Formats: sequence, structure tokens, C-alpha cells
Amino acid sequence: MEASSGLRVFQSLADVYEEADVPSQTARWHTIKANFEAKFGHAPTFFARSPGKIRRRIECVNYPDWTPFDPGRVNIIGEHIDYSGYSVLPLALSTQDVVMAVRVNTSSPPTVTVHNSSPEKFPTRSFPLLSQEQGYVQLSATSGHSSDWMNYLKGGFKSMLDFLKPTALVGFDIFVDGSVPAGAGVSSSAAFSCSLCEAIAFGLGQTTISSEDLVPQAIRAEHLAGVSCGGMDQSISLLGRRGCCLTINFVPKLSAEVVTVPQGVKFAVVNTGVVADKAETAPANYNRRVVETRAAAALLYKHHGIPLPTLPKQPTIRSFQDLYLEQQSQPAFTPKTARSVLQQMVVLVDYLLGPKSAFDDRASRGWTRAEIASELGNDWWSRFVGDMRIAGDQFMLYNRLRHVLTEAERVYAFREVCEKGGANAVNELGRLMNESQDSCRDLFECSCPEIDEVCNIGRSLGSLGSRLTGAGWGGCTVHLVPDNEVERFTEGVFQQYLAKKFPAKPHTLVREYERYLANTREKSTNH
Ligand code: NG1
Ligand code: MG
Repeated sequence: MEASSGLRVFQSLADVYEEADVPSQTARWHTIKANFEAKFGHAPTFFARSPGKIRRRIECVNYPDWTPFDPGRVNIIGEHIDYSGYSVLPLALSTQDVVMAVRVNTSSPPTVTVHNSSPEKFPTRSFPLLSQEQGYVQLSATSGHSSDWMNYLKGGFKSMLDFLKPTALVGFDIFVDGSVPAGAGVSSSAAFSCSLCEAIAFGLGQTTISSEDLVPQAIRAEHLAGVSCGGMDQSISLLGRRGCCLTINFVPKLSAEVVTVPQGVKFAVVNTGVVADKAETAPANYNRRVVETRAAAALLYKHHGIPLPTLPKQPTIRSFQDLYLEQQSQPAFTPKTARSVLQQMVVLVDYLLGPKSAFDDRASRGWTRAEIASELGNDWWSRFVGDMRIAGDQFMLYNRLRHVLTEAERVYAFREVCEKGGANAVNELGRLMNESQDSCRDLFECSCPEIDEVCNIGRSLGSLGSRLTGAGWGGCTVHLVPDNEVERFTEGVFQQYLAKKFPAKPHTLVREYERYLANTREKSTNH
């Protein structure tokens, strides 16, 4: 359908693939291969792509016949709860991805050299690989202190080499081409880390490593780069199916289930154009939230008579829900029991940490490090924070915990509505998404004025539910739009936000967002 503004609106994912993706992908592969040859003087031996699976990557050696599959992700609901171990509900996107052309080399010492198709943003980087005794990779002094992509490269190599423990090392020539917009909340860093981890495994001859094994390594790569993220992005990147919403569970172990969204609606993703550089702002924003939720959980345990969990220093996926449930002698956190347990926990949190609790003033002004220490002991920092970079001395324990628990319940509620269906289902889904946005804005404080504005505009244009997606503080928003409102929505968002706010580049942003327009109706096959 041509909207009156001349924008192309895809009616289904099938259209996106047919009309936009396949031909341009083939041309792109040729360009990446040519660029690799120009830089390194020989052809790449294989390609890695995130999301992807080893099986497919091997096929990529004959890349002209290769068809594209899943790239970045948009989180539909369940924000900032993955690092507390609660289930999330993202959707794998259809076009944006990270591709790496790779060849191993026999340089001595083994050397990694990486070129990028956007050299101004990602300048060429090169570093040697060390022996196993030397820890394989000398992490940069800036690791965890800047968003230089070298940190992500080194993090990936260190994580994978520590995992695979190869005795014979080889060097790597890599050319990277990424189309997931950076700092937009659609997980460019995870697409990068996953693709890199796959490339390293394959380069070292580990062709049968499973996606489930790769997920924790890709998570650790990002931790080494300085962001203490949860596991949502790497999971959907490596386990996702295109155009499918998944519930991703982290406890008792990593698992994914397909969620089918009712007919008659699409998810539209609108980029606010505000770049949120998470690695740069992590100490004040993302990492601080991680610490706030950990300390809040620990306080809850303490005051509820549950012994403090011993948390590992570099946890991959952590959870306090399973510990709570252990206490409740429940075998597992099933969707059936989940909602009522979460509701009880909210009551408990209000009672213990809320405005009417013994910590009444701290509910609104936050806690200082010293105040937390007086509750959790002087070693709380080394136990819960370690070498994570944190800025500021205000920790909003009550609000953050309340967000985590209510958001976790909304994920279960969302899934239930999708399963049950019914006449009011889509309105109910929209309501949950709006509630999530309110909680992100007011309790988790990870929204920003532009996100709020786009959400309000979106709702006025027929969206049933509008919210930020990803870490927030900028980046993308996601909207649940009835099929018959898509045209009005598209046109309106362009006129009322993009063209006004970014007169120089509204079309770039619109193109991006159009390509994200997707629903989960299409039964696409797993790759
Ligand atoms: P984005 O917005 O892609 O940077 C981040 C984290 C997730 C999750 C969300 C918030 C990374 C790689 N991902 O996503 O683990 O916590 O924020 O729900 O840092
Ligand atoms: Mg990211």
C-alpha cells in the first residue's frame, strides 16, 4: 500500500522480505566480500551473521544463494527485568543485522585485525592474542570506560577464548558491516557480540557449538566491555525466529517459547532519533539500575527473613525470583503461580520499603551507599557491585523494585492475553504496553521527553499501546497499531514528529521505522 506521503507500508513480513530485503542483501554480500578483499588482499573464508546459527553460517560460504534471516530485536514488553532473571517478550526484527566476513591467518603472534564499513564511527582496530597463561587478551585500559568498539572486540575474544580454551591460536582478519542502528535500543551491541562470538568459534574449528552455549559467552563479552547487561538481547539474537515474539525465560535455565499475537494489529517501531550511547552512560544509567535492583532484592531478602544470596562477582544471569520461590518451596516459577507470587511481593515491597515503611523518606529521596551498607553490611559494594562502574550516590531502591515486579507480572499477563485471545485482547495488550511505559518513565526513570512525546503522538494516531523499547533514555519506541490505522499512524508520525524534529533527516528515520513495521501473524519457518 502506498501511503499518501509516498511512504511504503509493508503489510506483512513476507512483503518485507520479498520486496526490500533479498536483492539488496545479495548485493550487500558481494560488497562486503569485495571490501574484505580490498583490505586484506585475499578472500574471506566464511561469513558470520547475527542472529544466526552455525548451520546457516556454513551455508554462507556460498553466499550468493544465501537468504537473509533474523537480525536485531524489538522488545515488546518486559523492560529492565532480564538482569533480575525475569522473563521478557521480544520480537526478532526482519532486516537489520551485523555481518562479518572472516578469514583466519597464521600471523605470529596471532593478530586480530578488524575493519568496519563505517570507519569514521568504527576505526580499524588491531591487537595480538596472548597465550592461555596470559589470559588470551590484554583488555584495554579504557575497557568499561568508553564506548570504543575495541572494548567489544576484545571482550568477545576474551570471552570465547576463555570458554573454548584453545591451545593453538590463530589470528583473525575481519570485515564488519552492521545495519542495526547503534544507540537506538534495538540491540546493535548484542548483534555485534553474537556475530563475533560465532565467528571466533567457527574460525577455531568449533562448528557444532550450540546457540545455547554461545548466549552466555556473548553476554560476558558485553560485561567485559563495561555494560552489566542481562541476557535478553543475546538470547533473541541467537535463538530468535524471524517475525516471532518469544517469551525468553532465564530460570531455571535459558528457554524460549513462541507467543502468537492476535490478528488485526502490527507492531510499529519509531526511532526517536535520540542516540542513547549505553556504554558511555552506563555508570549513571544502566549499571546503576543493575545495582539498585540487586541491592533492593537483597534488602527484601534480609527483611523477609531470607538469607542473603551469595552472588557471584561476574554473574551472567541472576535472579531473585528463584530464591524467593525456593523459600516458598515451590518447584518452579510457572506462569500459573508467577502472577500471584509477584503480586504478593509487591505488597511486601510496599510494606518493607515504601512511603509508609520504616524507610519512608528513602522511598522518595533514595538511599546512599552508606545507608545501604548499614543494612547489608560494609562488604555489599564488593559483593553486589564489584568493579562495575557506577556514578552518583543515590539509589532508588523502592521505585526500581516496584517496577521490576510489576513489569515481570505484565509479561505474564501479556502472554496470557495472547493465549486466550478474545474480542478485547488487542486493547488489553495495548493497555499493558501503556502501563509498562508509565512504569519505565515514573519508577525506573529510563524514558526521556522525546520518547514520551512519540508515545503520546502514537496513541493519538490510533496506537493501542506505546512504549519505549530496549534500555531507553532515547532510541526506539514500539507501538501496537490496528491494521486499519497503520496508514494514519505512519503519515502522522512522519508529519508530527520526524519531519518537525529532524528536518534534515526525517526520511532516514522513516525508512528505518518502516522496515521495522511487523506483526507476528506470518508463520515463518525457523532458520
Ligand atoms: P539495549 O536497549 O539493546 O541496549 C539493554 C540490555 C538488555 C535489557 C534492556 C532493557 C544490552 C546488550 N542489552 O538493551 O539486556 O536489559 O536494555 O530491558 O545491554
Ligand atoms: Mg545494546
